Amino acid sequence: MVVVHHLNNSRSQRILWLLEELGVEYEVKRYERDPATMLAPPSLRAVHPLGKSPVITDGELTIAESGPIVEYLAERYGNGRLVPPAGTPERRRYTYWMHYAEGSAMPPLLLKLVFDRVETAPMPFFIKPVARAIAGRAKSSFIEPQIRLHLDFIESELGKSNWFAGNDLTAADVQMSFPLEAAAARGGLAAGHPKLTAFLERIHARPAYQRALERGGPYELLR
Ligand SMILES: N[C@@H](CCC(=O)N[C@@H](CS)C(=O)NCC(=O)O)C(=O)O
Repeated sequence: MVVVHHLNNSRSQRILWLLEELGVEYEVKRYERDPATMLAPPSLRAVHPLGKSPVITDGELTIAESGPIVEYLAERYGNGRLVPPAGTPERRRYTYWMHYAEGSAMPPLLLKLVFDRVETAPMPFFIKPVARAIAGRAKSSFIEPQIRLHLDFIESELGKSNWFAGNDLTAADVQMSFPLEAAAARGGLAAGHPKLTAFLERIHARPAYQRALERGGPYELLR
């Protein structure tokens, strides 16, 4: 039986969505973030040394990192569903987006989260203006332009087909859902990205996505 070690308000929500799309039975083991640090509890390190979510176990196997988990589940339980055939242009696009989501799209979104927190973190009053100035500069000179660059690129790519790898939903769409949800939560999808907004509306309306939300509990991304 697949067990998803699920941290609240986190990337592991998309693993639950994938399992619902595939119709695979699974168990959810929940972990709660520390409300002050937002880190996962130490108990998650008993499953994998990094203590990050998602991580799954399936019998003797333990698999960490969203991309490998998504690929494993689609290959092991998909019977050809949600993965384009090898050697096709759709498969190449599938592989691209599967890696792009965590490798390229997430880093500037994570930086934004960190520097937003630097701006609002409690600290001695005489340090505050300096910390705010550094964070503001990092955001305006690098982080925000990078987020815009990526979102504009994704918007233009989604103009070529409804889904990331072509005309059918694939596991790459599941993998790409998290950076787009994180961008929406962090204010990056303001005007100018109608295709991204439509993508999110389309996935959120899917019955499998709704069932995954029921299994995972509240899903409110950090901002
Ligand atoms: N690239 C990894 C990122 C894993 C990751 O950082 N997960 C976050 C949740 S969204 C986490 O576990 N944060 C809590 C912590 O670092 O303690 C993946 O896609 O699995």
